[in-house]
Parts: sequence; structure tokens; C-alpha cells
Amino acid sequence: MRIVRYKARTKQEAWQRIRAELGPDAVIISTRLVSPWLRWFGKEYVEVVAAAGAPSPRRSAPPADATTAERVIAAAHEAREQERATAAPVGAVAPESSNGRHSATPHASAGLRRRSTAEVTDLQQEIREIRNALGRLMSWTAPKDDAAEAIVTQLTDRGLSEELARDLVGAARGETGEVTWEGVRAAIAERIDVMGVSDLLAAGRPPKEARDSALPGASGDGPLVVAFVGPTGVGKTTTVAKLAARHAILDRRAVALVTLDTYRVAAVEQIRTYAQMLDVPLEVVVSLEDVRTALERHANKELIFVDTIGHGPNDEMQLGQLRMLLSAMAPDQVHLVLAAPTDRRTMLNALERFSRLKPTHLLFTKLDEAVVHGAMVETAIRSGRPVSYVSYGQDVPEKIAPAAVDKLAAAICPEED
Ligand SMILES: Nc1nc2c(ncn2[C@@H]2O[C@H](COP(=O)(O)OP(=O)(O)OP(=O)(O)O)[C@@H](O)[C@H]2O)c(=O)[nH]1
Ligand SMILES: [Mg+2]
Repeated sequence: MRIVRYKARTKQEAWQRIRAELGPDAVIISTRLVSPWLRWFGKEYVEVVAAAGAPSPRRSAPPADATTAERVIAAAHEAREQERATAAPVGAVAPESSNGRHSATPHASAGLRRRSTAEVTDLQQEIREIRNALGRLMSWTAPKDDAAEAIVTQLTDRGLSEELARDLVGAARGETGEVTWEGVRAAIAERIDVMGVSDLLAAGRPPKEARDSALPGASGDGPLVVAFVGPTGVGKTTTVAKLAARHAILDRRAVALVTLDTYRVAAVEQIRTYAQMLDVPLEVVVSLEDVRTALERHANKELIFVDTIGHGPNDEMQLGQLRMLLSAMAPDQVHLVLAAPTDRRTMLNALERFSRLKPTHLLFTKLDEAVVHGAMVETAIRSGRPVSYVSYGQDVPEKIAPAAVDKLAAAICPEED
């Protein structure tokens, strides 16, 4: 058998040459269109591999650059031809060659089969890959689960990414395979954690490490230091005022405020006004020395709330300065404050950018202004950090509440199934 590879401009041209050279019984083994990597270095052409003729006395090897499939097909052809030549009808005497030996030795055929084992394995692997690809294709074209699809649509309408919506719907599937809103709410609740300042105060906090090294004089048992970081205008200062009021006035705890936001005079005046209204001390910190003084001065307090400057996307310098002062404060908690009406990608971007300040919690503001809450829920889930509070209005101190998992889940799921 001859196996020949032809290159031609068209399939018809290749086929004509094959018939002319190999005869009318030639068999096409493979055909492929070859596009040169850079079109201007060559033209497209058709490559056809064909086999023809009776078994040749010597097996003609497939071309050196034959594909696995071509080599396996050629080997299988050859083996079949040889088997045909040596096989005798049941009960008949095996044909012998003129010298009395079998004309085609079984060893040759076995060797051929042995040689092709690795190639068959390759082919099986290729078949497995094709089967997997087909499986994926089938799942895309499988009849849709209408109820599940409707839930995915509603979740994406509420600002969740399709990827997370499908993920939650998948997790919400009960044993029956049915998807309900109750299941989705449970799947969300499983992925969101909540924890406020009060929880930490109640539970007792873990020992401090960083503060001692940054400020040798500071005690590890001092006040609970809680910082608030985040983009500009999200409500950091208002949140500090709300929480300071809750703890200083309602809980009667010893509270101090610190601001690291000295970039704008108005920012200092804003928090000073709140401090005076609440009758709590305020420290304005611009250097490491100020950090030390502030921590020493308020070592007897239970809580120190730290307000920080808001950041735009490109203010690396301010972020670096803030990082230095903040790490010297060694806060027990760093709440990343994000406004709920922010679109999902911007919010996830902020999460990534502010990760350099090592936020321990997320705090969402302006829920009252958000039309949909998918960005908030998705960021909470993707961050893996607990949500501490949600703020839902400008009024100090009323419009803030500890985050609740069921309420966060309900923010993107309708009440009824
Ligand atoms: N509707 C609504 N407005 C809020 C909420 N929280 C804060 N605000 C308002 O948002 C505006 C900005 O609040 P700030 O507390 O100054 O925000 P900030 O993050 O400290 O701003 P910068 O310090 O400039 O980065 C103010 O008008 C607040 O009254 C909220 O939950 N809902
Ligand atoms: Mg502020």
C-alpha cells in the first residue's frame, strides 16, 4: 500500500492528481485546509493524504510528518491487509510459501500491532477530548430549566454578574433539582459573614502584634482601634460620626476620634464638628509622632475610631502616606466603606485597590440611594470579608444598622417564591 500526501490549491485539483497517480481505487485518509501563519508569507492550500494499491511487499511508511491519526490508520490498514493475506478458512490448511514457511509471519503482524499501541492510546485520548467537547456543547444546547433561568435573569437584573448568579442558582438546587428563591437566599447566606464593632467588643479581641513594633511605647491592651477607608465621598466621616454616637452616647463607652484626613481643611472641620457635638476628643494626625501621641493620650479609651482620606484611582502618593500612618495605628479592624449605588465593576475594582490597606471588614453606605443591590452582595461574597454595618441615610446617628445576612440576601431576592 502506498500512502501519499498531496498539496494542491483545491480539493478537486488534489483529487485529480490522486486518481491520476494512484488510480481509481485510491482512498482519501485525510483532508485539511492549511492556512499559513502569516498570510502574506504564503497562500492557503489543501493537503490531502491518500492511500492506494494492494499490499506492497514492504510496508510503505506513512510520511515522516504524518499525524497520529494518519499513522494509526495506515498501521491498521497494513495489519488488516496482512491478516487477510495469512488468514485461512476454518478447517483449511494454512497456505505455505514455496519454501514451506508461512508467507506472512504472525510475528510481523503482532509487532505492527504492538507498535501501534501507543498511537492507539493517543487516538483514544483525542477521542476522549472530542467527547468532552461534545458534552459541553450538549449542555449548552440542552433544554433550559425555565424556573432557574428566570431566577438567573432576575439576579442579573438586580446587578449580580451572570457568573455568580448561575453559581448561586447551581448551589440552590435542592435534591429534586428544583431551584427556589428560598434556596438562593440560603446559598447567599452561606457565603456572607457579618460582624460589627460590638461583636468584637463582646467577644474580646485577639492580641495585637503590629502596634508594639511600630510604636514601642504603646501597649497591646489599649483601646480597640477601628479605621475606615474607602473611595472619596462614600460616607466614611458620616459613618465614623454615627458609630461614635452609638457607642459614646447610647452604649456610654469611652470613645476618641482620630483623623488622618488632613488633606482638606473642610474635612478636619467636618469631623471636628461631629466630635464637639458628641463631646468626644479628636486627634488630628499627620505624622508617626502624632500617631504615638494620639495612642498614648487615649490609652484609657475603649474605642478609637479613625477617619481617613478618600482616594481616587490614581492617587498612589496619598495611598502610600495613608498606609504608613495606618499601619502605625495598628488598627484592630479596617472597614472598607463602599457606597451601594456604585456599579459592580467599579466596586470590585475598589475592593482590589484598597486591599493594600488590608481591610478586615466591608461596610456599605447609601443603601437608600441604590436602585439595585447586586454590586453590594457580589462584592461581599467575592471579598470573603465580613460585612459590619449598612448605612441607609444621612441622619446621624440613626441611619446605620449592623449588617444582617438575611437582609443582605433579601436585598437581591424577592420576598415570595
Ligand atoms: N443618602 C445617603 N447619604 C449618605 C450616607 N452616608 C453618607 N452620606 C452623605 O454622603 C456625603 C459624603 O459623606 P462623607 O461622610 O463626607 O463622605 P467621606 O467618605 O468622608 O468623603 P471624603 O472624606 O471626601 O472622602 C454626605 O453628604 C453624607 O451626608 C447614606 O447612607 N445615605
Ligand atoms: Mg471624610
